Amino acid sequence: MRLKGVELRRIRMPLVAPFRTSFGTEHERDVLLVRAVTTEAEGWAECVAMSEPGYSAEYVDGAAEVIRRFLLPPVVALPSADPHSVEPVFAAVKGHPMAKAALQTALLDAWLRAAGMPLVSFLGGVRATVATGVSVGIMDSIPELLDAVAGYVAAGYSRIKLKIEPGWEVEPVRAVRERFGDILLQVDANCAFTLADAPLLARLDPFDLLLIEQPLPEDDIRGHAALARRMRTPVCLDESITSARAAVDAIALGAAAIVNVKPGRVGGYLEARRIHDVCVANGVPVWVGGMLETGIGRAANVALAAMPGFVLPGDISASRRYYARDITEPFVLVDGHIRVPSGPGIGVLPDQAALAEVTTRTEWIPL
Ligand code: OSB
Ligand code: MG
Repeated sequence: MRLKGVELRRIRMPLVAPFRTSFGTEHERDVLLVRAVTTEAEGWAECVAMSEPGYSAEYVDGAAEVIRRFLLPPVVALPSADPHSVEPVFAAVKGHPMAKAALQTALLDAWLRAAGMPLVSFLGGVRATVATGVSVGIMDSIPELLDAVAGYVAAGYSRIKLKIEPGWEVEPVRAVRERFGDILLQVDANCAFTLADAPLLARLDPFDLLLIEQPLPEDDIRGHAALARRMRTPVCLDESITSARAAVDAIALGAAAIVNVKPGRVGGYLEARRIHDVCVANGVPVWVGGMLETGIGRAANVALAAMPGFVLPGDISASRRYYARDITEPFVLVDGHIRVPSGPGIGVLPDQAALAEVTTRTEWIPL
């Protein structure tokens, strides 16, 4: 399979409601889509880098530049541009996992479409539907938060995740627990605390949370291990887990009782599958994270979540939780679950009219 050209397309997707985390507020998603045109088939992927480097060092303009300038030239030189062959050449470029994941996934989609194989089969998925959770942003008040959570509980989400930050931790958790009783509930701090906050974070223990996600900075593995000894709530890592090796280390050091897997954060679906495998081998539960994806990125995440080790509901919500109009057929909730696409590759394609409406820029790179 040879690469004939790549389209880098930028789309502007307004969110149905602002999404606030400890690192900032998103009003819309500025998404980079990658379309790989090969000798055998075309493949699509979504780059999860955000407009600013708030979640991690990557940002969408930078990711486009890395693809254009550093990832495409060595891929063109390869005898075969299949998703496995690009891994060693991408490894020579330091960092930029979201850029690498986007290009590798577009190639994976093309390669699987050419073979007529669904991504879920390639990954070893065992489920036809996946359980869904929803990530609820920081709000201006507790009543607003309770209204938002009430809507999601009524819609059938099987697990609620509350974003937290210093000053918005114990009280929102207490209020949601009191109002909704025995729901599956977890929190995500996106690195906003320090180990000195251990006594405060331990006050979350009485609320029987499934987990606390990434309470401390991404490079503070020892801190997470120390925090895990000072609270009962299981510590889950997101930002810190940049590879299968990082997952093995964090588990060995007692810093991660649970792992969030985001293909973009780790350089693609092959590495995501390895993380799944090492976590299963260590008895560590995993779940699929999200980055406010459109239907293109969501389709692939849903396929990943069908793997057997993904035993906790992912941050995989219905399209309408994010966007009034998705660029693919919308993903919908049925009994708190989302159906895994069964067609070849990621199993979905963008709707051309919907895509045209949100496109802000297209760049065709002939190779
Ligand atoms: O930390 O999991 C996170 C969104 C953007 C960046 C980071 C995160 C998130 C979410 C939303 O929590 C997950 C989703 O529903 O896509
Ligand atoms: Mg997170």
